[in-house]
Amino acid sequence: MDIQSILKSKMDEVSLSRLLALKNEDANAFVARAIELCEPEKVWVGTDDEADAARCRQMAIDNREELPLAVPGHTVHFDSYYDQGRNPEVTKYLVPKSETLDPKLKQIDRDQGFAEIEDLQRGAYKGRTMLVRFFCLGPVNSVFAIPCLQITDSAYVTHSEDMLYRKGYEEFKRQSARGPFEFFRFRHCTGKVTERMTCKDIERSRVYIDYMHNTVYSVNTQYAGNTVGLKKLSLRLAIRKADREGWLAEHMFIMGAHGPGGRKTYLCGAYPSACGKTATAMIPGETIAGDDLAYFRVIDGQFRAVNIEAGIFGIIQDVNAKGDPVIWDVLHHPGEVIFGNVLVKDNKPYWLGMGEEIPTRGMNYVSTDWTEGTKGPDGEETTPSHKNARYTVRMQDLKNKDPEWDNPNGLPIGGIIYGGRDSDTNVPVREAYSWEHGICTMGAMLESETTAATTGAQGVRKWNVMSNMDFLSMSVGKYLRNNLEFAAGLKRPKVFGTNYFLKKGGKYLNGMLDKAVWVKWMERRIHGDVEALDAGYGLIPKYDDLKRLFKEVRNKEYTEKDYVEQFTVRIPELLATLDRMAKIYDTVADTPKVMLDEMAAQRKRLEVLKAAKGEYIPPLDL
Ligand code: SPV
Ligand code: MN
Repeated sequence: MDIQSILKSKMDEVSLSRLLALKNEDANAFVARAIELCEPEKVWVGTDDEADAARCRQMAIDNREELPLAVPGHTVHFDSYYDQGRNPEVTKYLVPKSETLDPKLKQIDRDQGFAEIEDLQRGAYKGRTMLVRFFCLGPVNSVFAIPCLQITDSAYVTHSEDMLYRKGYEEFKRQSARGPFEFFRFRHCTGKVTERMTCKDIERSRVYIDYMHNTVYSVNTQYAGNTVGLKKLSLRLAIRKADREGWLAEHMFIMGAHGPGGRKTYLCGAYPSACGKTATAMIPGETIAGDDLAYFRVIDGQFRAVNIEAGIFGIIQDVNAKGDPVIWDVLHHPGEVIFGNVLVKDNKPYWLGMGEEIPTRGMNYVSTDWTEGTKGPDGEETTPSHKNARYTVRMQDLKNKDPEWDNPNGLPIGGIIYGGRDSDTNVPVREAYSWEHGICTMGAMLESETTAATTGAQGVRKWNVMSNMDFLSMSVGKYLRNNLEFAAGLKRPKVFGTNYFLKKGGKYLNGMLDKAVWVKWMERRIHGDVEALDAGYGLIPKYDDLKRLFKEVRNKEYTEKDYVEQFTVRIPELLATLDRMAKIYDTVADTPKVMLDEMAAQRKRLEVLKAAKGEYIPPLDL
């Protein structure tokens, strides 16, 4: 059958005319192929109309992918017990025979992988409605905009996209009218489901990325990080596109840090999952422009970044009234919110660390009737809510959203932060000597102890370049070079490293909200308001500045003892980091020379410091 006949066979007049109005043969072919392969009962095409978003939301409720909660507008979605995070093990790049891809990236021969995914998706929409939706990464009508086409049989996926992204149907039309253009496309199939509408066939879960055709396929999974095309699936495609076009696609928040006299300085931050990224972007008193994905471009000679999302898919664990008042408020008032993998009792959601008593019985990711002590199907202990349980909210519903968050030209960036989860090495905040020093020793050497945001062992120290390692679709060396060279010759942001997780005797040395002080210090440094001490691997705060900022920001007495414990330079651990990194970068074929030079210079500085002042140097001795 020709494409038009295939489309007609499953669509009513309205859907067909909506698709054809785009005048995009590529889009038509992609939709037709999904019909042929996945054999839906019918196909529905949505536009930017709010009624279409409402229809998808209602569909998610009608088909029980989401259950309504007591507060109007709130729903809960559950993923299968084994589908609670991104699954890097089954996420692979399809590599054509003519290409080689960095061996560090999970990959499969394109022909083999493509055949496998087509087999897994064949007939997967039988008896279901195939949903076709258009969204946009970045603001529409903007140099950042990338139109996207999502095909899925999960109304939850499209509902999430309606909350998390800008609509893209009109943008698609606009760009089609100008001639051929690149768009990202996603074909997701939920696969077989249980009576709870969660995936049954988890061993056959796959996420395959066809970067040659800007396409990602996923199957037998429902967790948003594996299915919502515009989230992490698109990031892998965007990193490639950015490389072709000379910009950067980063796993970063964007926030407005407020300084003296009404000054506002925008910061971006890259933190591996569950390391305080959203919490930093949400610091009370500051403004949030984005919490997860940022694109960087040079516009009019300025280093600018845009939030390519329009909502937050955030970790809910430890969100409480005291630490996160803004998000707490949104989660407790009528309005559109999707809770994911929390505990539900009497239509009310509960989660770990919420600061309230959690029922010992309820519905959760393990069971519709979970009780304390219930073991998972794998015999493991379970928790009332999953550690990677999530909330989905819109930017527009946040009281602390930055007024400029949606600016089509992005925001000028003053500082970039790399933050990891590390219990014994790095001080809470430090500043790089230069862009190169920061990119190499803070971004490229970023390590973090693993968390529940991905499946697999937790608490293991893992190298995670710019917190983008899971999403790199090209060699580490090339990605680093792109970062090093970006905006060359222009005023670049200052680079900082943070660590909120330093411990002593098993106890955290910092309070959850101390990050508010580090942000203020970084803001002051960007404008040269305060001085810093040279710690051999970066510049660290002076005691008097922190004492003043702790008083101003947290109304807290910051003692010299706190300062010394937190900011002691731990040379043996820092040298051990360099040893680990030297081993790692030995295995990277195309490590830029700058990286090797920066590591060598860092080692030398630390060794000189050690010879002069010992292994553990209190900051007051610097
Ligand atoms: C992350 O884990 O970095 C997230 C959530 O932002 S996910 O969508 O799963 O990637
Ligand atoms: Mn993320």
